[in-house]
Formats: sequence, C-alpha cells, structure tokens
Amino acid sequence: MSNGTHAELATQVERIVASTEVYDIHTHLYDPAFGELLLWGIDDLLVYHYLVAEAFRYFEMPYEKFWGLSKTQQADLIWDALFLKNSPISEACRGVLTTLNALGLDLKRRDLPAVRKWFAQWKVEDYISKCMELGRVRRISMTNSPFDDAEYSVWEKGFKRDERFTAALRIDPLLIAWGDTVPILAKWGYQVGVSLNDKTISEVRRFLERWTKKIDAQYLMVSLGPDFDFPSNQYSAGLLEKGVLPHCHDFGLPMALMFGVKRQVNPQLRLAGDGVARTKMSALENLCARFPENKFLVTVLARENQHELCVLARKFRNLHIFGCWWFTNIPYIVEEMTRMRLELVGLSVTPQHSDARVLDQLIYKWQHSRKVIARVLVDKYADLVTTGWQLSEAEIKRDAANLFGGAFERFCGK
Ligand code: RAT
Ligand code: ZN
Repeated sequence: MSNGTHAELATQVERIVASTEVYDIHTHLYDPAFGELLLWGIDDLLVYHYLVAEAFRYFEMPYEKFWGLSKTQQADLIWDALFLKNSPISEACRGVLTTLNALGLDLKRRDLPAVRKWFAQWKVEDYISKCMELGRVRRISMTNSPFDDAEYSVWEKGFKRDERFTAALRIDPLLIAWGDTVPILAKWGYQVGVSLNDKTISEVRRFLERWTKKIDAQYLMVSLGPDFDFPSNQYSAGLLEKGVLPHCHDFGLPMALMFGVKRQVNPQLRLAGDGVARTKMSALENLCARFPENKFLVTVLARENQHELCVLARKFRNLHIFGCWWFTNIPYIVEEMTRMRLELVGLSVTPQHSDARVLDQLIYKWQHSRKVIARVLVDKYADLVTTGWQLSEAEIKRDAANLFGGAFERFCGK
C-alpha cells in the first residue's frame, strides 16, 4: 500500500471527497409535498437573504420600496447591483455562478431572461433529483416548525413522504417566546399556563410527543441568542430542563442547539436582518454535564466561540459539532474551522451542513465545502504519510463517509 507522491495523494482524496454522497443534516428545504414552500430557480437564488443584505449596501431606495416589489423585480435589482455593476466575488454571489455553471448555463452571456427561460422548462420533481445529483446529496434534513401556519396545515392534512427528506422538529417559539406561545398551545388544546408547573410541563411534553411522531423527527432543534444561560431562571432554560430534554431522552433523539444569532439587529432587512454575537459557552458545558444521557448537536455562529466548542467536544461525548453556519460559511473561515475541528477533535464531527433555503443551493454549497474539506484532509493525511503511515483507499473512503453524514448517523444511533 502506498499513497504515492503528494500530488497523487491529493488527487485521490479530492476524488473521494467529491464523490462521497452526503446527508445534509440542516437545510430549509422541503419535501415536494409542501408545494411552494420548496424554493428553487433563478429568482429565488437571487433574492436569497444573504444576497439581499449585500445588495442593500448599494441600493439607495427605502427598504419598504424594495419589499413592495415583485420577486422578479427584486431579483433584477440584485442581479444589477451585485453581478453587473460590481463583480460577484462574495461567497453568496459566487454561489449563484457555481450553481448556474454546474447546471450547464452559459455565464458569458450574462443573460438573465435566458436563464429564467431555461428554468421554466423544469418540473420540480426532476429538478430535485438533478440538484441532489450535482451536489451529491443522498438525504436532506428539513427544518419543520408546527408554528409555521403554511407547514402546519400540510402536516395536519398528511401526505406521502419522499424518503430523501427527513424531518427535524424546530421549536424556537416554544423556547424563546414562551409568553407568546402559551396562547397558541392553548388554542391547539393543550392546557398550559405561563408558569412552568407540572401540568404545563406535561402538556408541553404531550405537544412534543405528538409532533415528534407526526413528522418522524430525527432530532429537535432551536436557535438560541447570546443571552441564553443555563442553569438560569429563563423560560428557555426551564423548558429545556423540565420538558424538552426529558422528551428527547425518552425518544432517544438529539437536541440541536444553534448558538449565537442576534435576531433582528436591523428589522428593516427582514430575514436578512439578523446578526451575530458571542455565546456563553459555559451554558453548553453545563447542559452537557447535567444531561449526560442526552445528545446535543451543536453549531455556533461566532468565530470567537469555535475553539471553545472544540474543547467542549473533547470533554463530552454527548456533544456532536456540526456545520459552518451562515456567516461562518465562507471558504476562509470554513477552512480555519475544519482544520481546528479535525486537529482538536478528529473525525467524530460533521464539518458541514448546507443550510440551503433554495434547492439549487445544494449544488454550490456542497461543491464549495467539499473543496475546502478535501484541502484540509490532504494536509492532514500528508502529515501522516511523512511518518511512514499509509492509508488505503477504503480508509479514506471510510473517513469521508463519516464526515459527510456517517458520524452524525452514528451519534444519532441510526
Ligand atoms: O442561514 C440561514 O439561512 C439563517 O437565516 C437561519 O435560518 C439559520 O440557518 C437558522 O436555521 O436559524
Ligand atoms: Zn438554518
């Protein structure tokens, strides 16, 4: 067994990483049964909130004027500002081009109407397969919220599931806006009050049980802001401790905690208006220690928290790190985070999820991430090879499969 020259090793690793199919463990995509909730196509690619935030740096119009325009008009303005009047070098802009190029469109022409025409001939069912094939994605985890009216009615009506889409039960309103959520739960027939007494907790658990079963949730999830602390007298801490984590434990499901979003720093930007703030990582440390029988899937948004997160993963095997999320999903930081994780934790991590909101984004998010992950792996393997250690093709494939969903499935106990 020999890994050959450095160039040969690099080619081998890049080939394996490029072809390993991934379980994309966090997206905002939907089973096609959800109809229009599944976004796809050029206009949705262009009005992605990552691009909206960038485009407003060039726009001079009032925010409300932009929001009053049709999706096509908004897309036209973004194309003009971010692709024509300036070179599209940001990661989110580059992503549109990677996607169109992979789909076989001619970018030299810069012809948006022709691109729209090309998309118009697709049927969504075929297009899902096309995007999954180009991104080499085998499964897609949705983000499913019973608190979203459009989604709620589809689940309540029932539908035949597309096996490629798995569900994750998102419960942000329950944990971070408890006061507003109590009347919603009451309207649905749960006997809850604001105070977290035994009756309320058992009703919260009845709600969680119903939705976990209804959607066949693979994990539960929440995004927590910078003020979250544990233990504390916050409702979120109390609900996690008394209701959500016991529920996860009984159903053998991980709880995904996404830390570090500072919501609505600029509400005029709507979905694009959230920011970042550092997280008190002692809260996570306390959760991992206090609930050793629970599993925590964790990603953090602040670059400054990444090292602490890796150290915590070394201390707690009930903690699984995933993804380079949102503002950290730029090649420069993905590389830094991936190196740090592999060097400090090893292969029991999930380096990336796509967070795709538009189906087509699976293509670029995975192409871009694979490139960086391969680069880091080549370096790490090359260091081993200099010691005399050799890696078989099967071993490299095993490692890649773990990084692209295998480690996650093992952590979940699947
Ligand atoms: O990355 C994003 O698209 C954000 O808007 C959020 O949705 C984030 O991913 C989340 O799941 O809260
Ligand atoms: Zn997300």
